[in-house]
Amino acid sequence: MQGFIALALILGFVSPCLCTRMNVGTENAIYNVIQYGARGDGITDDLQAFVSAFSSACKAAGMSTLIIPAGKKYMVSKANFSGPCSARVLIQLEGQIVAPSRAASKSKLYWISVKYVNELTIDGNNKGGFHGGGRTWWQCPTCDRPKMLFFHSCNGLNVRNLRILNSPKSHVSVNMCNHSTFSHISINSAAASPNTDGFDISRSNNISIENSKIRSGDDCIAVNGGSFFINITRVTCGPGHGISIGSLGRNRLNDKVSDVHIRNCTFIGTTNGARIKTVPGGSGYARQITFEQIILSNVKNPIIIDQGYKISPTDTSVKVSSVTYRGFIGTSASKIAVNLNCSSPGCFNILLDQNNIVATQAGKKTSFFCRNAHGTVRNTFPNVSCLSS
Ligand SMILES: *[C@@H]1O[C@H](CO)[C@@H](O)[C@H](O)[C@H]1NC(C)=O
Ligand SMILES: *[C@@H]1O[C@H](CO)[C@@H](O)[C@H](O)[C@H]1NC(C)=O
Ligand SMILES: *[C@@H]1O[C@H](CO)[C@@H](O)[C@H](O)[C@H]1NC(C)=O
Ligand SMILES: *[C@@H]1O[C@H](CO)[C@@H](O)[C@H](O)[C@H]1NC(C)=O
Ligand SMILES: *[C@@H]1O[C@H](CO)[C@@H](O)[C@H](O)[C@H]1NC(C)=O
Ligand SMILES: *[C@@H]1O[C@H](CO)[C@@H](O)[C@H](O)[C@H]1NC(C)=O
Ligand SMILES: CC(=O)N[C@H]1CO[C@H](CO)[C@@H](O)[C@@H]1O
Repeated sequence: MQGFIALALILGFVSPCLCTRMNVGTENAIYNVIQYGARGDGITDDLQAFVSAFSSACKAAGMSTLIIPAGKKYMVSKANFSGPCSARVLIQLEGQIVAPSRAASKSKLYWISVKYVNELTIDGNNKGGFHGGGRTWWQCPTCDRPKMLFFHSCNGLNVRNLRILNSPKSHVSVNMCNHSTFSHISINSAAASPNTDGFDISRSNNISIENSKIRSGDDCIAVNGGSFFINITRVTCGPGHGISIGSLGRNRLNDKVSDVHIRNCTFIGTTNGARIKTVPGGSGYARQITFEQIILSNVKNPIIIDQGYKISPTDTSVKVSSVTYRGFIGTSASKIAVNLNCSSPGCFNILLDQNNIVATQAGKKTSFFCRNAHGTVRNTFPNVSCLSS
């Protein structure tokens, strides 16, 4: 018996060490897109080199590294990187990946997609990134403008130290991915660029976006239906439309979002700060949403819940509850700094705590608006005395 316990202990302790050794012992194979024929001249289509290099890295055993060297521009017409991969792939993206011109574009929905790849890391080392060439597309909002980066069904994704510029449409879509982190990402598109959301998260769990700067013409980050346990931490937004839960319930969908934690974020000149938006006719919920330690600079709607009117009395509504706004400090560009505009079933358990939102313009007062909003206010200016219990 004792021998057995000893054996179990040895196996228990030793086997992780063996695994570690095996990983270290396994060749960390290096795949360089240049060796696969990439030109990096910014003109020749490097798609084939990228797809072949990725495919080799993906099929390796253990760990593999795909290198996209610095100092070059790689034109890639349209790429679809698909798993599953046997290797844990690290992409060292130190060069610039540039989109083809609008005239040469082959993408309708997405420019670059990454699907069914687990444990992928993309590290730009603060040098590399993606250039979407959006400027020529923004002039044609009704064109089939491609979204830029699409991550679908990727678990354990880690994307960091990257610059993402000028998407024709939204920049980064995260769909059906769990346990993924995006950090030190800089997104930059013009304030007047249409539908250029920074991040769109949908049907994903345990996602963290942190230490990032997002300038765009639409939502900084949108958290859509089927998303749970989302952290957004130390993100600066602006210009753009702020951080939004939803729209939820569009096309009568049943959309559920919960456990979203937005902390230490800054909004500069955005249309909204903390927004929850639902569309009448939909169902589902938005709950356990916390916004805290938020700095506002000249934000039009610092705190807003916008549920619209019900179209007919039989119409359903997405339920909003347990929403906390704590530690908002700064300035509102409009009079109504806190707008809790809920549909008739009501929003419940709203907590406003330790907020101080004043008008951008000296001498002006900020105020508030509630419709069907229930909850508690503590130490908040303006005092939001319209909340019912
Ligand atoms: C992307 O690649 C996968 C696997 O190779 C394939 O099944 C899928 O159809 C491709 N999608 C597009 C849009 O090309
Ligand atoms: C993510 O987690 C959800 C909920 O556990 C699960 O339904 C889904 O299949 C997971 N996604 C992936 C890509 O594994
Ligand atoms: C979100 O933040 C909480 C609190 O710091 C932490 O416990 C949790 O692991 C984080 N989740 C993700 C997905 O980063
Ligand atoms: C947020 O900022 C506060 C005050 O600056 C700091 O004490 C706290 O550690 C920060 N929290 C996070 C999660 O960044
Ligand atoms: C509240 O929402 C309704 C319906 O969308 C809208 O007509 C109204 O202007 C809103 N009120 C405020 C103060 O935002
Ligand atoms: C809230 O502030 C308004 C003035 O902005 C004041 O008239 C009202 O009495 C205050 N309500 C409470 C409950 O302090
Ligand atoms: C899909 C998934 O793994 N969800 C997890 C996200 O994190 C929460 C809280 O840590 C877990 O309870 C979930 O199981």
